[in-house]
Amino acid sequence: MSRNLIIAANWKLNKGPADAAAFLDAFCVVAKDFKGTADIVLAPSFLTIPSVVTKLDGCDRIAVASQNVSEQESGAFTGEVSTCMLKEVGVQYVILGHSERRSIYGESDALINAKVKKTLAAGLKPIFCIGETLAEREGGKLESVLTTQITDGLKDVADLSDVVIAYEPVWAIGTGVTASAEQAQDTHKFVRSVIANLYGQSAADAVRIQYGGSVKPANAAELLGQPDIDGALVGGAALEAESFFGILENSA
Ligand code: G2H
Repeated sequence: MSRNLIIAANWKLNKGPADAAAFLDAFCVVAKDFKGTADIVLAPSFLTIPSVVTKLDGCDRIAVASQNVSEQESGAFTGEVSTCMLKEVGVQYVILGHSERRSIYGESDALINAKVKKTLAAGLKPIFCIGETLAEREGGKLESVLTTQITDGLKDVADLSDVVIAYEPVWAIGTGVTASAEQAQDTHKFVRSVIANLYGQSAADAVRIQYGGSVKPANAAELLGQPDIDGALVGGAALEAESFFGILENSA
């Protein structure tokens, strides 16, 4: 089964509207002649999203994601942003369960599950992140950790058609250490087998699984050339237009 690649820039807590505009001025120049077929996604901060959507007007090639969303619909939830608000300003994808949300902000599998369901109900597409720590991998818990994150995070999600999974080993995030292509492929294959057990083989064959963790132009081609790796979720190397475009070029 052929799955179209999805390459996403996760800007994390970087780039206000002015920096994002400067990025897009440079990126749109180089990306306009991009011949690859990969879906391209940019995930700015909540505050920067509207200006990015406006600047991308007419550029259907690039979709916008948020980096989080509330599991609540509306009401007295100070500091939160709802799926309806994101939809209203043109967001299409929502990154959920990133390890920084899990470890720094204490997001549980149950909370992430509520956010995934809320996102899908709004007609938005979750980029559902999973990944193990180094201690878990070295302690032989890789498979059980990922199985629990998938099973609990996708609980009561009946259809995976609009779900993208991002496998991000925590030890490779922002560290400059990348999982080897072989390690990443083995783990993606395992993740796909978990999905096959839960949803059946055709859903597993169709679901896109991105790799994330220190992806850069120099390692993108090898990672993206693996049979079970269907794209990348990119942090540090997506902050500069040339570097992010270098990853796209290496996907083609
Ligand atoms: C992993 C990734 C983006 P980086 O967090 O989600 O960031 O590419 O900087 O490791």
